[in-house]
Amino acid sequence: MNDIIFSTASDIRDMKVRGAGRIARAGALALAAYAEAYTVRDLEQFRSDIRKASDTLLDSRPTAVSLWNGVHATVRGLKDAESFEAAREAVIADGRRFAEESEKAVQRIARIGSKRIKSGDTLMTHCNSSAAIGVIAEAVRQGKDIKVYATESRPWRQGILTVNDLSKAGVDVTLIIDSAVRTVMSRVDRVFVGADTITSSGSLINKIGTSQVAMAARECRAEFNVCSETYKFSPKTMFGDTVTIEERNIDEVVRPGEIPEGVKVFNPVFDTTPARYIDNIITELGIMSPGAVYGVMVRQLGDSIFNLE
Ligand code: RUB
Repeated sequence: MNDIIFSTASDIRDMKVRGAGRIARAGALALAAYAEAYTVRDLEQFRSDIRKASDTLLDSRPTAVSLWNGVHATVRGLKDAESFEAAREAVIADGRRFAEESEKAVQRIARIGSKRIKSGDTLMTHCNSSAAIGVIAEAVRQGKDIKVYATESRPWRQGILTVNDLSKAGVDVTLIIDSAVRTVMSRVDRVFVGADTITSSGSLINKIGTSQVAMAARECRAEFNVCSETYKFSPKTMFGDTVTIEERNIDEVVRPGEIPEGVKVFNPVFDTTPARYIDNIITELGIMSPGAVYGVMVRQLGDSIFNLE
């Protein structure tokens, strides 16, 4: 299989490419590049190789439905294509289109979400979400005077990326350790986080610790906003599928020999925030409540809803 598929899958697995939007775009563009370089002019062979390439990409990280939706949007023309050329063109065009639309969705979310922010607001964000950072950076670009607290997000410390991104955008940003969330929340007006997956009942799956941030926000009457492109909505959850929460190696949490043998380490990477803690989901289609997610999924699926069960 073309190197591009293996190297993209391993970059996603090793978190060289991370964040739900970025991994979806990387998967879609890798398939497009693979199709472009494909030389065996045989439709059945092409279909089968693209399926294998898709599976390799999908195996790289299990939680973010964005990757699944990006890969499926890229290969959707394969089934009906009548020639190798048509199938290849469809994969190339659909992969590129997905990546382009995904970038546009992030920009639109930034414009829509920034309207929720008022001058004088104090905000909090968790982990490193390009959608959430886009909203905050856009508000500052519009001249709003805001302060932001960014969590460190152990163990990968994506908060370091976030404070770099926000600082470059001219944002007054303060880094806090994850366990400072409750203390700091009493100063916060609004929280903006990203999404890896949103279920049909409007629950959010995002970086571990997000649910604690949401609970602290509710307790302190801070508004909890999720910034999510609609391709992070998981249609499979409509039919009972649950979201696999990735667990990563314990070496990410403790160094070898640091704790006694026999002590277990549990390292879940994402958690679920129930819909009742979410005030707004900010998407490229507008701001909606968690209760509106099911309707959007039904509309986007159209007749293909019957193929999903
Ligand atoms: C990243 C994370 C982000 C979402 C949304 O986790 O949880 O909040 O993926 O990001 P990881 P974006 O670092 O483990 O991938 O808005 O950029 O899609």
